Amino acid sequence: MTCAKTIVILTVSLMCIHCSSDDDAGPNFPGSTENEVSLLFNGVDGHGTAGDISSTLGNPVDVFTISIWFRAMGAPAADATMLHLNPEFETGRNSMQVRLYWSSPTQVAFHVTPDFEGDPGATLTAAVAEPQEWNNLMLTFDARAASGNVAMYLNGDPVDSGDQSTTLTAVGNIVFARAGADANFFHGYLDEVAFWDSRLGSEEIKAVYNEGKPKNVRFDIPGYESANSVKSLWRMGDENFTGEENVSDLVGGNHFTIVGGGTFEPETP
Ligand SMILES: [Ca+2]
Repeated sequence: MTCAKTIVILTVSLMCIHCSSDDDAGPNFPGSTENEVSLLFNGVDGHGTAGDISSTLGNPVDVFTISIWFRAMGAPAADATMLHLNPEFETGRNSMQVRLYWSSPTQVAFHVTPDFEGDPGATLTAAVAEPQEWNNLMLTFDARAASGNVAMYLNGDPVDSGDQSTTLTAVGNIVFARAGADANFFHGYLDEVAFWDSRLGSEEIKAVYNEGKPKNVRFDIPGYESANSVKSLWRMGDENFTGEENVSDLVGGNHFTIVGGGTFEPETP
């Protein structure tokens, strides 16, 4: 094959990849494919189990941002948990824990510790005025920061921060809508959950919140240029390719299985 032919073939291949990407993004490119469904958990036994934390965030974990959209059905029960990393205490209770849960019917709490048994870590809270409407939380952790290593943003605004600079040893898996073994189930909707292996700044967090209309964070948008550091993205039924029993991770391949009462619903922020 001549050099010229090789270049032509390569060029055509690259053009096809580009076309395919644009098609996938839909008519509102950049930054959006339609968000048409979310995942409703029944609060009785419904939850989702993804794979190892390390397959999304690497190991050790020294920096992340998490975005999660949620809407409670009824008053959230105390300790109802929306997201839990290492809920099974793999390697024992002196191992990492990251948990986002309801500490009261109108307050969410975010706990990060490298050692559940021996280190209180940081627990941040946010008052949620309307739990039964759609809300967005963004959670950041950066062990390298001098202070304020853990921070919490509600609907685009900073609400709390704390100091917890110890790197986490990634053990255990990522679970949605449940804590521990069959306890503290969350009754409500979760949508558009994303993990980055970087800390997003306040302007980027506002851009992702987008005044209450989630953007597809696989694509950069004005004010947000961190698409390349998204490691997992679960759109809760949109762009799903793993079937009705599962939620596809569109970036990292860390798909999760729906266990018990969890259904895709046409209800989105
Ligand atoms: Ca969705």
